[in-house]
Amino acid sequence: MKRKLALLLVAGMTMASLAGCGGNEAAPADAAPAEEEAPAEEEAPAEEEAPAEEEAPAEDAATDEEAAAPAADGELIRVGFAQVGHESDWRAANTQNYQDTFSEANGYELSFVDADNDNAVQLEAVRTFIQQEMDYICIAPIETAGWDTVLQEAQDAGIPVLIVDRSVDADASLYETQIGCDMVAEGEMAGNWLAEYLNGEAANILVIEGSVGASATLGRTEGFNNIAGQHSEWTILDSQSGDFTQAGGQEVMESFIKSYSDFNVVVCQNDNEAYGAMDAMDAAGITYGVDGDVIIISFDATHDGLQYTLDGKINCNVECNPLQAEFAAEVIQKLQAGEAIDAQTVVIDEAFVAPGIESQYATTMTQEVLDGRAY
Ligand code: GYE
Repeated sequence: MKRKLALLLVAGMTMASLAGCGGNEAAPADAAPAEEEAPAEEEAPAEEEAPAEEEAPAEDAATDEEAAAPAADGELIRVGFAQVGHESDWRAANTQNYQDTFSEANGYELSFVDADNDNAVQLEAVRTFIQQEMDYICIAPIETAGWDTVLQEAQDAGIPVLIVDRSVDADASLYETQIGCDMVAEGEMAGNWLAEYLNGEAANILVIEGSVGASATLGRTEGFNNIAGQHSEWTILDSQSGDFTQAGGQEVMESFIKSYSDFNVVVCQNDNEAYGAMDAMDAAGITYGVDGDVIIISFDATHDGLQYTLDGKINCNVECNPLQAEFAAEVIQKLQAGEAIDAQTVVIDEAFVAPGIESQYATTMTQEVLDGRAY
């Protein structure tokens, strides 16, 4: 994965950083001056407490292109990662990427917890990491809500926290940085593509949402609704959670098929849900894709999802790149070196459409694009 950073550090203020993946263009995002907002509490700012025992190197001696390196004293950097679960192909790729990046060979000791989509388990994992005095904690939050107390506990213990993949609605002064895709932009990309494709034609839309309360769900829903709100010829008939799983997508689609006889668009908020929805439509004799009656929009653009897009079964697939661990490693390396970090890293996505569809919002799928997709 090629990394491009468009980072602006102006007079001590940290702007949002923009990381383009897969050769996409970086685009502006809202500045998130988290560090500037940190209230003056008894605790020193977390960066000061990063377990860098040696002097930070002179600023111009360090480059952010360096590979992850062991702590300056030669000890492994201990990182606890509280992962969402194993609900999707996207998640499996994300987990593998963290395990590869935070390896002993790269100077890390990774403690990995799969929270199995259970908030209580995830909170408990973070508290255990605090007790274990991890050097850093990465959290991929299942839900946006409910993080203030445990983040405060980590801060009180002097352990820097990185919020990864999804976001939280806690005070930004309670964590170091947030790294992930712009979910609202993804939803808007899907909506803009649909508007272009339908070109004024009416749409009866069914939405299979992701897990309830997840920023990926909230953002994609908000973004799509932003565009749907501009189209009086569109009706969103129903919107239900399929929990980002194939089984969930199938179950929701089966119930939609029982309740609605007239729909022409199904929006699935990840690829696994789309596979389940396709199974349900196959069983009901409903055709979909470029040659069918129902337009399918999906998110993630994993390898298999893009295979279905290339095959014309999924019309449009909006990417969310799961290979994000190197951004977390870079933040940790900077904190180790006592350097300023970015309050936010936005992983830029693009959309893909089935062959035969031309779009200003999306790349038309080819075998070559598919062959280049490692996850
Ligand atoms: O889209 C889905 C996964 O948070 C972006 O979570 C992630 C989402 C991803 O289960 O497949």
